[in-house]
Amino acid sequence: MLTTLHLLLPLISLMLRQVVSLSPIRNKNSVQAATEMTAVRTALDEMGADGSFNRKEAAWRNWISNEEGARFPPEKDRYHLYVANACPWAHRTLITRAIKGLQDVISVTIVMPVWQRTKPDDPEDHHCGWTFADPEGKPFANSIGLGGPFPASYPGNEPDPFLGAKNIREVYEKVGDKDGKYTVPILFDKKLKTIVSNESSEIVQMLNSEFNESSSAPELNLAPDELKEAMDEVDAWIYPNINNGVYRCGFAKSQQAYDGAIEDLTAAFDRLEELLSKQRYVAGDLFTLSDIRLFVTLLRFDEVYVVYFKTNTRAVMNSPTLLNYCREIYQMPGVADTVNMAQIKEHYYCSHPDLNKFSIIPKGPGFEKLLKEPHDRDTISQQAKKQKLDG
Ligand SMILES: N[C@@H](CCC(=O)N[C@@H](CS)C(=O)NCC(=O)O)C(=O)O
Repeated sequence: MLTTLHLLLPLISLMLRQVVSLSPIRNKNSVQAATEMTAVRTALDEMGADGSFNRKEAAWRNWISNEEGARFPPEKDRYHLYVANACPWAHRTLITRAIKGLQDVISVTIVMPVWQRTKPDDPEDHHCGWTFADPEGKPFANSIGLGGPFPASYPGNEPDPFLGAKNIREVYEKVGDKDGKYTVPILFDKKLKTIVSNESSEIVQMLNSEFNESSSAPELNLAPDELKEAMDEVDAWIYPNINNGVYRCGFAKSQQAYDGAIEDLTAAFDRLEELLSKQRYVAGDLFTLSDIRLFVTLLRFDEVYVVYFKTNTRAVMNSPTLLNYCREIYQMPGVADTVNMAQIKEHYYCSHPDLNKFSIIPKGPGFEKLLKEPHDRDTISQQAKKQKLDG
């Protein structure tokens, strides 16, 4: 008996090491988040006692790096993005990939827009999340059996090509993460079959700086040193009050939480309008990652957030400055191809029956059409022309 145990010990230790090496690798900042995360599976669980929405930190925070000996070196066709057309955070990775000309370097799978039960055979498990297209699947209703029918696949949304996962939760589970949240975007390593990162702010930095050897726009730096301070400064108020601000309005579960969020959002919207009437981009004269981050929220504002998240104190189409700012970005090479307004609307309006029981999709003002009209932003600054972003 003892001898058998003795023989088995190295095997057990090897298996344990295997499990550890498959687990999310968390940086210093995310250790605390990881310990707090067990009960939080989706955004709708992230509520404070006062009814306010508190977004949880992403758990997978590895870096692709050119440095020698890096675990994740920037090889062509080694990495993959799992994204949703609807998700603003995923959208910014798609825009950065397009603007940096990395379409042939990093592959993409786009999940279906409407959340579904991720363990439909387990009556105790009510989690709903992103699912992959199922070309053989039947149309379905929303997660409380109403609305729709929603098709089980669309052209352009494909099944999981690597792990055979049915949904994003299964992707996380297959790489050893059973805690959630099961979010997109995911930057996935096809070689080591693991997640590199699920934090969009860091993924876009990697796409900007680490793939220049295979990028078709290597000279374009979306986070230039001279603007880093300005970028940090604008991100510090735009993110909480606008990008996350719309969610703070929409997911608020008390009047008090909503009132605070809408006040912050409205003030930030006005501040933005003022800023962009004087300078071409949010951090100065050059287009940066901070503009991509802002654009994805402004793009969804009039069609979704104004109605669904009750952000109806302002609208982008009522602000010539912000509308023209959005037009310029929409018209940059490759950006319009990343916009799928139908899926953006289908996701938001049909994925949270708490907010829209019957999943009715409002007609909306046709915001995307407005973005195809000429913009006037070149009257604001000349220096930006040097960046060759005007298409
Ligand atoms: N920190 C993440 C946030 C990503 C995120 O919240 N994604 C949402 C979609 S917009 C998601 O996948 N949510 C899944 C859920 O709430 O269960 C990032 O910026 O990359």
